[in-house]
Amino acid sequence: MTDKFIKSKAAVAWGPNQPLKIEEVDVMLPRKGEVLVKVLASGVCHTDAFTLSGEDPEGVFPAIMGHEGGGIVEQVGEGVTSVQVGDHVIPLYTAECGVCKFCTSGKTNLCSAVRETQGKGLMPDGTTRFYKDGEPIYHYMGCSTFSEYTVLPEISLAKVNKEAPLEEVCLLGCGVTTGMGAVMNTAKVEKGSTVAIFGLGGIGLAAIIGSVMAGASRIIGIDINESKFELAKKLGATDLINPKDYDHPIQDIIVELTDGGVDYSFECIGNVDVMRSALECCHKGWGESVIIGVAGAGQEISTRPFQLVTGRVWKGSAFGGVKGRTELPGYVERYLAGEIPLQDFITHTMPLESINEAFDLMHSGESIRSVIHF
Ligand code: NAD
Ligand code: AHE
Ligand code: ZN
Repeated sequence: MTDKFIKSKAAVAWGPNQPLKIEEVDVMLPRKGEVLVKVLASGVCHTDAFTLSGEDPEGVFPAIMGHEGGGIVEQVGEGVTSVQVGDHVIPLYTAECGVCKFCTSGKTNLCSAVRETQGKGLMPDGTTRFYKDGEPIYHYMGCSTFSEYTVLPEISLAKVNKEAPLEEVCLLGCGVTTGMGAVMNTAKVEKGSTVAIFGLGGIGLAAIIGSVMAGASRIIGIDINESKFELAKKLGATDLINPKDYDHPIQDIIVELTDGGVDYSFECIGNVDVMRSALECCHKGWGESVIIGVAGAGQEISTRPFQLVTGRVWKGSAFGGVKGRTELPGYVERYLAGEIPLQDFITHTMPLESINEAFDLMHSGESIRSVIHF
């Protein structure tokens, strides 16, 4: 720890299932190919809670979590050319190097350049930039946006229009882009399609927006918390279903309602039983189901292989299949043009000091998105 550093206020996850603790940490200045970002705002996504629960096989502690942020470039390391001090940026947990096998495949948004070290909570050179009293603190998903200052590889930053308020477009760093992208990039929903969306949190509601944009004729929203229905309807859901109202499996209800099943379904919860329902509510011969939800260590999905033999397709989607550096600036422009109502998602805002309330509000089902400001 011989580098120069600055002091930063951060919410530190010291261990699984412990409340985050506000600490003053040391942030090492950016090395070659790295960028120091002053974070202005960060959404709290269910994946942050998932990792904090200890269920994430890649969860390392102590760590500074948060991956749905917006900030301003404060300093650049040697060799950085694509961003400069003052640029507005959205941190990317799915980097885009543009040259790896994945980036050049034309088949995926998953980039391999920094993914291995990122999954261990480290920067690409295998070290961390965060310290407290000389002891290392790990990065999270390559972003660590629950800190006033964070350091990222240059290839993990999307430069966006300065006119966009970072306290709103931070939601494009994960939730909203993921839901919309899963519909438009991964499933490629066509005009007139029928769609079922399981889980109406930030991701599911964004999938509704994507489905409306794609011209879906019927958008069925499914949630056990009916307080989510009003916004789902406002955003364009045509049918809203609470599985608790029925004695039969929810897939049977949807198959009956849609003359054989939907064309596309999306699981936006992280529940492996619901993932099965989402597949089995799809139409024989062509229905496609996309898994977006993240399930805990050791959990597995199952169905009768006959479901696939008879033409249903099971897929997954990370960050909505979106290539962050190339495509995210366009999402920000669509937001500025009034096409993506991010304000509707922000049910709560709070200072970093109250961040544990954001987790409580998520667990009680009261929030869609809490946005932390610094
Ligand atoms: P959230 O907590 O805001 O929303 C989840 C919703 O699911 C809630 O409305 C809840 O009431 C509902 N729900 C819970 N159990 C249900 C059940 N049995 N049946 C129907 N509805 C049920 O979470 P979120 O932030 O929207 O994230 C959703 C999931 O997506 C999480 O697993 C998260 O980790 C994952 N995620 C994945 C990606 C990706 O790139 N694949 C990106 C972001 C989030
Ligand atoms: N670390 C977990 C998996 C977590 C996961 O699936 N993450 C999603 C993003 S969730 C954002 O809220 C993702 O993009 N995955 C692809 C990737 O490369 O991480 C585990 O099971 O090990
Ligand atoms: Zn997320």
